Amino acid sequence: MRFLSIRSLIAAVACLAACAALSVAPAGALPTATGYDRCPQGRFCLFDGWDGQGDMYLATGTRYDQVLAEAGFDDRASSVFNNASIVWCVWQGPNYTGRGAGYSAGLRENLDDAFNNQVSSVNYGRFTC
Ligand SMILES: [Ca+2]
Repeated sequence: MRFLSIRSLIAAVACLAACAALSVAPAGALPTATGYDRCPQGRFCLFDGWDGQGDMYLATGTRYDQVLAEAGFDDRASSVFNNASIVWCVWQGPNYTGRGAGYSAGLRENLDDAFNNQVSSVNYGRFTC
């Protein structure tokens, strides 16, 4: 049977302590939001990728929602998260035209084939999708 030398044992213990210290986040550090969790409370978000991945478009309730091409997000959305308390609608065409679909409060999901990479405008509340 072979025994470790004192020097080897000290080096191994020092490595374990250093490795443990590196794996613990500093006190007060907040975890970085990822995926759907990037969508702020009270907002409707579109994501370029599945499951809230990729670039995110934060709906603003302004003309950029009416023509997503102006925001550089036309025909890109593949998943959505309605983190608001009202219904939001996605539309295949700009200016709320073409086929629409509604997303109730709290809903987060991948878009189906009819809307995946085909959303050109979004709106909320009083509109019928
Ligand atoms: Ca996409």
